[in-house]
Amino acid sequence: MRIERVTGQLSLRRTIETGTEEQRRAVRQIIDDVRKHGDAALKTYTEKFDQVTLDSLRVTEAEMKAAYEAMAEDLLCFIREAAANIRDYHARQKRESWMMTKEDGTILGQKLTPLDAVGLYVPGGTAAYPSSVLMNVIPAQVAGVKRIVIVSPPNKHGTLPAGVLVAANELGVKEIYKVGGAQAIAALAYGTETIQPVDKIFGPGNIYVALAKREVFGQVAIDMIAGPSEIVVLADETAKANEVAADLLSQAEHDERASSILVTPSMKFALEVASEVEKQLETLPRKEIAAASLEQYGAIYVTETLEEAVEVVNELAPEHLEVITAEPTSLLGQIRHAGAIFLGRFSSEPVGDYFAGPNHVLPTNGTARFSSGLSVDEFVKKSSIILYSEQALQEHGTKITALARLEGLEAHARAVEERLKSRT
Ligand code: HSO
Ligand code: ZN
Repeated sequence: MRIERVTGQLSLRRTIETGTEEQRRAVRQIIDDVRKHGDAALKTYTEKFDQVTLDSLRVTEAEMKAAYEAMAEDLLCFIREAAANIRDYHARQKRESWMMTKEDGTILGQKLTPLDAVGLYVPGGTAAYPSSVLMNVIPAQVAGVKRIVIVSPPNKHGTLPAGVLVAANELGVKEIYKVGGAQAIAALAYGTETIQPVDKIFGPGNIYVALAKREVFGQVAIDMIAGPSEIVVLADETAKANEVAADLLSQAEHDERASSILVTPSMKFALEVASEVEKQLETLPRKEIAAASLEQYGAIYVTETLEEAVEVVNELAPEHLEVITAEPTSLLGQIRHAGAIFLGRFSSEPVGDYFAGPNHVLPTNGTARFSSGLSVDEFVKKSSIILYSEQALQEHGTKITALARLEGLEAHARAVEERLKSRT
């Protein structure tokens, strides 16, 4: 891995994927087709892109049964236990509607309402993670969303991975459709004969999915445009090089564009981790992906002091941050930008990816500077409530009419005056 001494600011390469003009045009064409031809367009695109002809878009009971048969019993128990942990954590995020009454009888409040219907996109291939099904569906359920739809591209056999199906079924998701790509996003946004439209679309996907989400935004809401996964490990010499190296590799194996970075004030430790990474890489099944990721986006930054290392971390604003120093909790106050913070050597990132409870859908690509991981809030809307009393309108009415006239809005002023008048 590349080792670099950091003195001043880092020069960060951050790119937001906007795709090529050709890709954007292709996505618009697909969306138009789905709007015009509904299910027929979905089936045609599935034949074209997934090379499979489907009788039914919807996952059948027989498919679900086969998925359970393919799943080892202990794994099923672990999925259930992970789901329970994720549910407990997210239950604490739930907020209540509230009302307050002032002395003059005015009532003000905020009413929380879950979204009616949400769609979750589960990518195909090796990124079809059952854990991501749990991470997206559970906060929706905690929020009280009634209709949750999953879409995912079918494999060559015309079905979905057993893990994804079982995870969805364990959570009670009934609507699962075998459709992927931009066509799936179009179906969720505009609806077809089979798939009723939803209000918000969640989940990561390839460039076509990302572009389609951008394109339908406004018709529906979207969660975010997720970039490749990132980890930053902040460690001093008290950390174990073999453990830190393993954590860096766990992120690198996700994607060739994933980024794994170590920030440390110790050159000795940096060298140890670099050689451990090389050693451990050799035996990884996803060695090619991890090596390409480390080559392009991996780095070890060596600073003079631990304080400077923390500054570098804030500059990176990572999706995942592991702090493995003598006193990790004491650094918490200085860390300003990170999607999730893992403290101490026993909090390896996979603990959070799968099991501990917090969400693993987190802000990537430096967006932790201004945004947060997925939570129950993303599945809820807030309506403000105003019940003004007569006494309050009498007292404040002329202030409101003056403010209205300041904006040249006479009808606004008169709407209030009609009430003030009617009392006398
Ligand atoms: N590290 C990924 C989540 C994940 N890891 C799913 C394994 N499966 C992005 O946070
Ligand atoms: Zn992961």
